[in-house]
Amino acid sequence: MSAAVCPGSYDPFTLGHRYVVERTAARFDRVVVAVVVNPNKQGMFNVDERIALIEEDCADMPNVEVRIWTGLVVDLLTEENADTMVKGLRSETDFAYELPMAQMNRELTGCETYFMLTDPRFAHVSSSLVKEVAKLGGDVTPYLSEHIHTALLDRIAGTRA
Ligand code: COD
Repeated sequence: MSAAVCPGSYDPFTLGHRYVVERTAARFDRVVVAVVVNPNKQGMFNVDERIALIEEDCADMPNVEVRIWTGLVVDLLTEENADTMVKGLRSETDFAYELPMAQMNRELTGCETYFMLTDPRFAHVSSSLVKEVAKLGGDVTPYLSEHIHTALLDRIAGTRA
């Protein structure tokens, strides 16, 4: 049984992330979407909220599961019996950032990193840009599933209240 891990911060999960997970789910028997905890970074959504939002987003993909992870991502692959990590690529900047990590990860455990080119519609989309635009009143509906868009606007309104 083939298994892949798609790690990320997912604060929040965008349609760019979903594009990568969807295409990975079509190519592997099992996909683990890992919300990786960065203890030095306070997100807009806590990890449990992120997981719940992703689970709802991926409910139409029965071979996708979502979980929290703290630590080296390669150790999660070992725990999940997966030998492939899948990362989304938007640009050469992503590639330059990902390449040394992929090489290090291969040295650490022999795991492979597959790079999935994003759809051009999402090549400029990041969680941080979406949050910034939404906070300033811009329309981010093309970049988020409806329930995540609602959660984002609610969170922004709550922060302002
Ligand atoms: N389209 C396609 N892919 C996208 C898009 C988009 N619009 N936006 C983001 N992505 C990709 C990113 O390139 C990344 O691969 C993934 O989706 C997750 O994105 P983010 O923004 O949620 O997460 P990041 O970039 O903050 O990465 C968090 C990670 C946990 C993936 C990263 O920090 C990491 O790999 N850490 C590893 C910890 C570790 O093991 N360190 C040792 C490494 S050698």
